[in-house]
Amino acid sequence: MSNTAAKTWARDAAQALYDLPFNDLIFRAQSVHREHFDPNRIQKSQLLSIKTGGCPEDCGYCSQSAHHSTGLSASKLIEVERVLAEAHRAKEAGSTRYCMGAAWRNPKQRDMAALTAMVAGVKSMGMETCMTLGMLSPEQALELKRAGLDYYNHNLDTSERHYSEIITTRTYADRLDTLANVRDAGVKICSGGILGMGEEAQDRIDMLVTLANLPEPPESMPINMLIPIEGTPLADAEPIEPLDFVRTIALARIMMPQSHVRLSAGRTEMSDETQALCFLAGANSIFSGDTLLTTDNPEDDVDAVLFRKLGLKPEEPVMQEAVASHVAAE
Ligand code: SAM
Ligand code: DTB
Ligand code: SF4
Repeated sequence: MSNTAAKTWARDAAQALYDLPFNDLIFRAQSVHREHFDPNRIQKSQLLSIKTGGCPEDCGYCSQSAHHSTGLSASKLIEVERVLAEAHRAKEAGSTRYCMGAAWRNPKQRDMAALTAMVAGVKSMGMETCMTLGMLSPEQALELKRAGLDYYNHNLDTSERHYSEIITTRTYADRLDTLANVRDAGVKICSGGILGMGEEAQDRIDMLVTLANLPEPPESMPINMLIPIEGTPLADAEPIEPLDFVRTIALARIMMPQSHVRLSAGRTEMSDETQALCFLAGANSIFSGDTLLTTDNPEDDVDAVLFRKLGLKPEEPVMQEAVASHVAAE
């Protein structure tokens, strides 16, 4: 599905939607959702940290930044074979996309051979591939695309205004540059943010306006609720009110009707009712498996109970190009 020919969003129009009475906002979002998606299907992605900790960036929320004392020990890039074994397990558990994350400012040239082998290996299992490795040059984006990378995750995290309160080692423009390199290489974009970092409603709205007004909006949009990590500057941030979280999901759904909106980090702290409201507001993707990158996520059996209660089903796997052409040749 292409996200092209999207309309340009004005800030005021987005704000007016965000400020609607809750029932009106959710009704609008659910109506838009039904025009584009089966409302009872949820896509599942699984994460693996392929290089943990010791990151030179100073993101104020992150357990993996070397600037904060979080007690996390740093590790090297893990073996390709281990990644493929984990990906196989994720596929068996019903994930259709495998997302590999590294705590880097950017990948080094010497790591590219292992990274491309990971992408090609996961792709050959018939899963969609995603990576999140920090900044990418145009050449690196192309190399990953050629190996079979479907998605690249690179979050704007918040509004441009609030960004420098959270991260000082790179700029909003750096982030947008990488998104452009990824798009130019023909890799789909996964980009969203974190709520509950002391931002105002205006910052949430501005972040969505920036994402919706990209030359093509992201095909995939993770909306994370901050997981407060001891030892980080945001350890004691005021949590976001759950209904404001739901409002932001609804706004994302209305502004980017064809994107998968992912209810991402923070689900272990959310009630069934909050998660149900997020799905009603148009979220149609989750991270599954008991670990995100370094923190906990609901166990598969807990999610299975929630899905049963809500009558939700996992989205069917997308027929992968490599697999599709192989089948056609038979
Ligand atoms: N280093 C790469 C980068 O920053 O692009 C990739 C990994 S980074 C951990 C991926 C995303 O995870 C971040 O952009 C942020 O949105 C999210 N994240 C990290 N720590 C989080 C936390 N404590 N709570 C919620 N989301 C978090
Ligand atoms: C995203 O937006 N959320 C995921 C994924 N992209 C890479 C990561 C969430 C990380 C939560 C904190 C942790 O586990 O370290
Ligand atoms: Fe590094 Fe990514 Fe964590 Fe920032 S969010 S400190 S870039 S791993």
